[in-house]
Amino acid sequence: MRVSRCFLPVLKESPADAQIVSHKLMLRAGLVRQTAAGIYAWLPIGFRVLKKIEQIVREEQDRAGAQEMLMPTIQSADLWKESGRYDAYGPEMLRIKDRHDREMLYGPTNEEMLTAIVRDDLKSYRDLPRNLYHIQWKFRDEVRPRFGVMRGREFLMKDAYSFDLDEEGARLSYYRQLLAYLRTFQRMGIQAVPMKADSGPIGGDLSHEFIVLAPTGESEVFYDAAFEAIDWNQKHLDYTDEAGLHGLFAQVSATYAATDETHDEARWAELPEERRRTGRGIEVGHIFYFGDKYSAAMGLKVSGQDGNMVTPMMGSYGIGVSRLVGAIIEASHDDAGIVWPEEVAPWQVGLVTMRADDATSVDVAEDLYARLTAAGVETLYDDRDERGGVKLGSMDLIGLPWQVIIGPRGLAHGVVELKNRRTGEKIEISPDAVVGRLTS
Ligand code: P5A
Repeated sequence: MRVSRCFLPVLKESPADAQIVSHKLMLRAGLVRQTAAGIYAWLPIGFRVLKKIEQIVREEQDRAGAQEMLMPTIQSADLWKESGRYDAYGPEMLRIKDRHDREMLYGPTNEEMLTAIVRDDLKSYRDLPRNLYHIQWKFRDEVRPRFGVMRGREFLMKDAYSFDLDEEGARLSYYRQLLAYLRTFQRMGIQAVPMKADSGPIGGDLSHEFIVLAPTGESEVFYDAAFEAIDWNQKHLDYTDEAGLHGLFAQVSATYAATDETHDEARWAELPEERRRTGRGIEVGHIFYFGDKYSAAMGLKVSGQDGNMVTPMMGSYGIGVSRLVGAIIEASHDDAGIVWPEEVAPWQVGLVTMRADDATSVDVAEDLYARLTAAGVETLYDDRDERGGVKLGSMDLIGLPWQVIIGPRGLAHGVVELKNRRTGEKIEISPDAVVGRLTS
């Protein structure tokens, strides 16, 4: 992409209304614009990141055996009256009336809707287990929307829902999602620690939040340093390996980690002092096992192996896809701007000419841009007639993993500069070697 053709409104000054670094950087680097309190438009660069995060979430959900679908944002209040949550949900629910005076709402979550959808089609134990998910916008009329996309009113969530014949099966579904979450967050270049949590308005008695450690997080967290040593990717573990999944859950449960909501002083005190870690964290995911709460209330039943009717056991599993954009920035930035992990970066490489009036530099840049693009390397080419320093400043702010910097001084010796945004390390390299280096 050529910067001269991009809608990339970079701000020099830090916006006064943004309190935390990720929100400031998202506004400054032109990722989002607020359109109403807690509601944001995703500008092209922010949208690219959002899509990358969404794709990682999707691939890991598919691998874990969940199946993607898409449910609407607007729901009928009748569904929520069936489960009994319509009144209980309170003022966070945006309630709407249509022209026929029917009560509707903008969905804050989809337990009811999916239970109603599968109710007529899941008929027998042979139709279970099932896990269905979608990635869709939600609305929660938060009292205090703040920190930009971190606590928005409209936000993008991946929400999955599992249906199993019995508790044993449902627990395995829960453990599979636990593993999928560990892998998902690791692929995004962040560490999210699973912590025992309260289940709140979703319900149930087994629940974990996934917390990215960051000083600006909304929750206070307490955890055992042993968590830092666990191999969260669990490469050896297969989703069909039931004993292995039980083992993973046992390991997670045995290692202390809790938010302020569930913190247990007695267990904490048992930990040797040097292993106690405290801090703040951002909740990027939350999983729930709630048994038959919705299936029983909404009359979902299947015939069991013995012919008797059985109420399936359910769980639901959320990831804050739009919140993750802010959370990743909180976890990965420096004084100059964002430092994107490669997997979620909007482009891999930023190509910059230091002197737009130097014909040789422009020729080399145009040629490299064409070659990088042909090799499938996502490249943002700053072809503007701007001062080199300004272009380098906005490249650092935008935070692409690599920069290729082209200037007459280097070209006189047959080299360009290749800079690693994270380490700041620069090497001189011949233009012909750039593509090979970035694709190896
Ligand atoms: C699980 C999936 C649920 O709603 N029902 C379906 C369950 N869980 S949750 O914890 O309430 O939300 C899941 C994740 O969504 C993100 N999130 C938000 N992101 C931005 N702004 C908000 N206001 C907001 N509220 C929730 C969080 O990452 C949360 O873990």
